[in-house]
Amino acid sequence: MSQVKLKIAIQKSGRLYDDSIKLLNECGIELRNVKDRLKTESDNFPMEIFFLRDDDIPQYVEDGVADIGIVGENVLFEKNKKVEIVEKLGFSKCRLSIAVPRNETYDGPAYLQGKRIATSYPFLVNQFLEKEGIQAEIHEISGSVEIAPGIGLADVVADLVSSGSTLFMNGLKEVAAILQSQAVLIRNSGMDEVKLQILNKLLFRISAVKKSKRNKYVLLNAPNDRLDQIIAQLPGMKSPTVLPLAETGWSSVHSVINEDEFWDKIEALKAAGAQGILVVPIEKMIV
Ligand code: PRT
Ligand code: ZN
Repeated sequence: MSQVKLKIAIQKSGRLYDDSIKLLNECGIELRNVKDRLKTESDNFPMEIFFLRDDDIPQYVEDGVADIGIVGENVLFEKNKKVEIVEKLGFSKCRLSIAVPRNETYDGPAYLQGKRIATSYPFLVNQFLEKEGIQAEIHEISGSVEIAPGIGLADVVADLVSSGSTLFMNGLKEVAAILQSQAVLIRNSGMDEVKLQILNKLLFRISAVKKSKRNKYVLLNAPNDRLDQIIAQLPGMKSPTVLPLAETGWSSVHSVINEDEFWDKIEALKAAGAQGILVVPIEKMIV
């Protein structure tokens, strides 16, 4: 009997590729030989993987050719397909921004009235202009949008920005963000129960991977007469583990610290008398 497989669409090559593969690997999903393939599968998880251009992924998922997919929100919202976002993945972060020549003074969206805007995102830019009540001319370009003002093709651009150096090198400055974007996991809205169960297994693993990245495992030595103050700094998953050391009067304390409060906690632990503090990355975290 052939086993049901969850079909996932990921980018064939480009900025999303490495992190998409890494996420699957961190979820313990081993992929058979991925090099230069259109399609592969996993030997240890019921999953088939399609490699596509990112622009095609929303359509494939809407049509159910793939059940799920990994794509940037910028592409997803531009394509405006009927799919559901199941999880924000936290990588490939960027923003779709309006940029104008550096010497221009931008005084708000009204600046764009009557201007020629070069972009690969006509739908999103149009939506923005309509919301702001601005009339402008959109010139759709598929690549190297940032050179359009320099060659007289447009007055301003709406393009993806991450560090901002591409804009800078082309004499442009970012003046307004239309959309903040990151990679998301999307799904077809009509998946059957069996596939939903596989998806839930995947989501459980993704959540364990994400949690592990936000937390560190901390081990330290504590004189027993300072244990109360030290433990008070460490909530841990339930409460910290305390084990006696071979040397009398000392204990080893183990716990988990969230990255948001990491340095504050380490300083507080040192001040409370902790010694030999070791910080270890967590591979998976299931709570
Ligand atoms: O071949 P395929 O169609 O699959 O790939 P692609 O060429 O369309 O996309 P790719 O691989 O370049 O990007 C895939 C996704 O990565 C995008 O859809 C975004 O969701 C995300 N992403 C994150 C980015 C950037 N950061 C980014 N900086 N995509 C593009 N850029 C480009 C931007 O267009 C500009 O040219 O990088 C330049 C700006 O970078 P900075 O750092 O100079 O600001
Ligand atoms: Zn693309």
